[in-house]
Amino acid sequence: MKSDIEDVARDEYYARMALRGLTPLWTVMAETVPPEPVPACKPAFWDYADDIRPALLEAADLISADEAQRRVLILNNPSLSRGATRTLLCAMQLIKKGEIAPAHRHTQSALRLVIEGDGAYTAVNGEKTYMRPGDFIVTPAWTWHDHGKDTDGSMIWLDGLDIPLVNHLGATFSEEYESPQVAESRKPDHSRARYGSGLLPLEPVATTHHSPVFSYPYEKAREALELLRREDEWDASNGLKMKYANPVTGGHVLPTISSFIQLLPKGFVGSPYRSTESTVATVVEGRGRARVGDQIYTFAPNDVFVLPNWTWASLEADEDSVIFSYSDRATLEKLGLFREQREPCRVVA
Ligand code: GTQ
Ligand code: FE2
Repeated sequence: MKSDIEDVARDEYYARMALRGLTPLWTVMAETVPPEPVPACKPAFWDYADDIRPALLEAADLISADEAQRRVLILNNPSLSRGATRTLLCAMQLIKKGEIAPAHRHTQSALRLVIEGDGAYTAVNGEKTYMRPGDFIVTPAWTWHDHGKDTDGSMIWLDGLDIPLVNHLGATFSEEYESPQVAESRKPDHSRARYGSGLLPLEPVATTHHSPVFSYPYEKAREALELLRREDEWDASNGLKMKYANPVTGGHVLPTISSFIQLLPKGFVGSPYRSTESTVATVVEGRGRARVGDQIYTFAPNDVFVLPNWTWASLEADEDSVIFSYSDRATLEKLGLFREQREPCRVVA
C-alpha cells in the first residue's frame, strides 16, 4: 500500500513531466502495449443506390472532371477523420462522355473495381484498359495514370488507395503530367496479354513491387469461382475466397494492398472471423448480411462496408453473392503482423 504522501509526490511528478513532454510508461501501459488490438476504426457501411450513386450524379452536374481533376467522393468512416480504415481510403469516381481525368502520379498505390457503365478507360503509363463492371484494375505507385471516356453515358468505379498509410508514414509525393493524357505507349491490354493469361515471356521477368498486369477482367474471376464451387471446398468463414495475384511472384498485386474476390453461395451463413487486417468490401453480385462487430448490415449490389481490424465479422448470403474486398494484409504480412482467428462455435443469433 502506498501512502497519501507517495500519491501526492507521484501526481506532482506526473504533472511536471507532462510539461516536459515526458510520459511515464506505467501510467499509460494499457493503451500503449495492450494485450490485443483495440480497434480505433469502427464498422461502417455506405448504401450505393440510395446514397453514393445520387451524390455522384449530382456532382456530375456540379463540376467537370477537368476542373475537379478527379470527380471523386471519398467514403469517410465516421469513426475516423479521413478514410475508410486507418490504412485505406475508399472513394467512388464518375466520368462522363468527352471527359479526361488528367494524367498524374503519386507514391500511393491505387486499385479500381468497376461499378457501372461502359466505354471508359484508365491508362497506366500510356497503356489503356477499357473498363467493364466487376473488372479489377491496379494503378501501381508512381505510375502515370489518366482516365477518359469517348462514348455516351457515365461510368462509375470504386477507388481503393493506401493514402492514410502512406500519408501517416510521411512518404507522399505526387505530380501532374505535362499534358492531360500520356501518349499511347502500347496497345490496350498489352500487359494482360503478356503476363496475365497463364503465360509468361521466356526471358526473365523483372520482379517489381507490383503486378505487371493492370487489368483483371471480372469474366475470368467469375468463371474461376464457378468452376471452383463444384469442388465443394468452402471455408466456414470466407466461403470461396481467392486473392488477386501477381503472376510473376504469386504474391499480392500491390506492395501495401491485397485484393480478393469471394463467392458466397445462396444460403451461406459464415462463422465469425477476425484478423489484424483492415478490409473494405463491396458487393459485386447478390444480397445478404454482414455482421460486423455490433452492427448488422443488409447488403445489395455495389454497397460498401468496412471490416475493421480485430473485429469479429461474419457474412450471410440470401442469393449467390460475389464480394470484392481489399485490405492492408500485404503490408501486415511483410511486417510479420498478420494474425487471424476463427470462432466456429460462436452462435450467431
Ligand atoms: O483516380 O487517380 O479516389 O489519384 C484518389 C486519388 C482517385 C485517381 C482517388 C487519385 C485517384
Ligand atoms: Fe491517382
